[in-house]
Parts: sequence; C-alpha cells; structure tokens
Amino acid sequence: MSAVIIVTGVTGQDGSHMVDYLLENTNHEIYGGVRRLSVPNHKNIEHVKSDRFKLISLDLTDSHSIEKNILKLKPDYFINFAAQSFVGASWDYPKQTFETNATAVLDILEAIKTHAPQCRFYNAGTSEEFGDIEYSPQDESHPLRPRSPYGASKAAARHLIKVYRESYDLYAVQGWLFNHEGVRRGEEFVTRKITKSVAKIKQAIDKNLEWEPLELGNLDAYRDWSDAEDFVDGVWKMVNQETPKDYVLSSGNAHTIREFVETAFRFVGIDGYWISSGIKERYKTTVVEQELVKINPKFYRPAEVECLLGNSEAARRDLNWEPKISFKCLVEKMVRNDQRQPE
Ligand code: NAP
Ligand code: G4F
Repeated sequence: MSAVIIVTGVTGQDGSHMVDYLLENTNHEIYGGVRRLSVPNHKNIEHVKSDRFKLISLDLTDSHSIEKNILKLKPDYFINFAAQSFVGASWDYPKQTFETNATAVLDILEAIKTHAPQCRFYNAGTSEEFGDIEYSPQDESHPLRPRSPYGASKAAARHLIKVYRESYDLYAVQGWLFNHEGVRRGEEFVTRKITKSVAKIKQAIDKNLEWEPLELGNLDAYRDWSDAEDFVDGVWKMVNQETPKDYVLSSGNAHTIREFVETAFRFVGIDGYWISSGIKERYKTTVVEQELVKINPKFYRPAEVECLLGNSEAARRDLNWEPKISFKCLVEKMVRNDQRQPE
C-alpha cells in the first residue's frame, strides 16, 4: 500500500536525503514542504525526477499553511526536518528560532490530532538538547540541559511531543540526532566551512597564489560526527516501530574541531602544525609561509557545548541500525566534493 508522506526541510541537508531514501526504498507518495523565498534554493532537490515527489508550499511559521496541508493531504507520515538549524544564529534570532522549532511543532501536533490522528509524526531532535553534559557518552536517559536558544527550542518541542503522545495516543517521536554532515551540508556549519576552505587553499597553493586563511572559533569542542545519508535510514526506522519511542543516533566517536582541520588538510597532502594558543593560535605548514587557519573571536558562542558523544546502543539493538561511514571517510568525501565544485 502506498502511503502519503509530508517531508519538510527538503531544500536542506536531511530533508533532501530523506526524499532520495524514500524514493529508493519505498513506493510512497512524497510531498516536500518548501517555504517562499525571494530566490528559491532548490539545489539539493533539483536532481529528483519522480512523479511520486511533489512540492507543497509550507512555512512552519504560518500555522494556517501547516493545517491546510494536513487537512488536504491527510498524511500517513509527517517527517519534520525544517528548522532554524544553526545554533550560532539562535542567539541572534531567539524568537524566530523558538517559533520555527517549537511553536510550529505544537501547530503540527494540533493539526495532526484534529485532521489526521493516524499520522505518524517524526520531529528532528538533537544532541544539543543535552547541552551542558552530565556524563559521556550521552544516551536517552541523559537530562536535557540546553545551552542555546536552539537547544532550548528543541527541548521544548520534545516535551510537547511527549505530552501529545501520552494525552492523545498519537504516534509522535523525536530522535536525538548527533552531528551529521555531508556534501549537502550548509556552508556556515564548521565541517563544510573547513572542507570548502581546504579545497580553496589547496588550489591556491598548487597555482602559487595567495589565499585567505580559514577563520574559526572554538577549536576544542568535541563533536560526534556521522554521515547524514546514514541517519535517514535510522529516522525512517524510528517512525516505523510498533510503539513510538525516541532514540539516540550517533557514531559513538567524538573528535575536536582541531582534528577535523588536521584530517581535511592531510587528505590534500598538506601536513600542518599548530602554534601559539587562545586567540593567537594558528595552523601553519612548512610548505609555504602563509598561515592556513587563524582564530576569529566572532565565531565564539555566548555559551558553548564542549563535548557531545552519543551512545546509540538502543537504536543499534532495537532498530537494527548502525552508521556505516567513518569519520575519516566523511572528511575525505566532503573535501573531495568541494575540490570538484567550480568557484
Ligand atoms: P538545514 O540543512 O539547515 O535545513 C533546514 C531546512 O529547514 C531547510 O530546508 C529550510 O528551508 C527549512 N526551513 C527553515 N525555516 C523554515 C520555515 N519557517 N518553514 C519551512 N521550512 C523552513 O538542516 P539539516 O542539517 O538538514 O537538519 C535537519 C533537521 O535536523 C533540523 O531540524 C535540525 O535542527 C535537526 N538536526 C540536525 C542535525 C545535523 O547535524 N545536521 C543534528 C540534529 C538535529 P530554506 O531552504 O527555505 O531555508
Ligand atoms: O558546525 P556547528 O555550527 O554545529 P553545532 O553547533 O554542533 O550544531 C549542529 O549539530 C547539532 C547536533 O549536535 C544540530 F542540532 C544543529 O542543527 C547543527 O546541525 O559547530 C560545531 C562546533 C561548535 O562547538 C562551534 O563552536 O564547531 C565550533 N566552531 C568553531 N569555529 C565553529 C566555528 N562553528 C561554526 N559554525 N563556525 C566556526 O567558524
């Protein structure tokens, strides 16, 4: 039987991978939610050519557009990847972040309860909800101690989902997904920022040209990085259990930003070394005089989540899920992709 699935955030990283995954692994009809922008950015979905995929107009900050789509399509699944997803921007736009990431989830739950109570709802939760961590690795029992308006908005959404699940018997879940990256990653997130810059610097060195050093903030934070393509399978499994339950998805390995930088430069044959410390820290190479990386304090955050390391034992056991791509393969894949991109 073919089901009707609404996926939001399809212009972004995870939503676009979810569309690819569903087209390849199911025969369902997929409706991709996009909001109106002056200049549409459909790059991540422009390769999709299927009459099982249609775009619908859906802005999470407009409850009417949420309700209208749910009323009309009566979806069997609603997979919500849309969000203000950049932690750094959540201090600049705390209200917009909360409205997009939490209030909109309430609007979706209300519309599902009223118009499509059989619909299975997945919301994109995050390791950022753990925030100021109490222990490592973090599992499903770790307390929610968010450190940013972003983390707080996702924690609020989690509480709402639990309340609606228990009050109205809805199938509604929110995974705790640790960082996942890839070739569709937005360019302001640290991994993509690094791989783009490594590709540019390598090209400049090869052509004997000058370059702008990569400017970063906190190099000491640990993140548990995986490949986004591995995660959409876990999300689909989470929304297809017998009874709804939230799971952690993670690789179980954490690396610092510093290690990501070293791995990316090493892949293009540039061995570097760190000198100095604090805001004077630099990454240099013996090949040329000019520095590769320097610190710009504008990328420090008002409050930092210093270490995220996930324990995904429960998902591996219950959902038969595991990530396949290693940290090194992920970094290499991202750098290789950025080396192929035209300037
Ligand atoms: P992303 O690439 O930044 O994509 C975000 C998507 O949300 C974009 O398609 C964006 O559309 C859409 N969006 C933003 N505001 C909207 C609104 N008001 N109405 C409708 N659509 C809106 O994020 P991602 O990395 O794929 O992450 C997907 C989800 O997982 C997010 O909820 C994120 O918070 C969560 N998450 C991500 C990670 C990770 O490591 N990637 C980890 C844990 C949780 P436009 O193109 O129009 O901006
Ligand atoms: O790449 P980031 O911006 O990702 P962050 O904050 O971990 O958030 C991502 O993962 C979350 C899951 O844990 C998602 F919920 C969220 O939607 C998003 O996908 O920053 C990673 C780390 C931070 O510690 C940051 O302070 O890198 C550090 N960093 C150092 N220099 C930088 C920079 N981050 C960015 N974006 N830019 C820098 O120049």
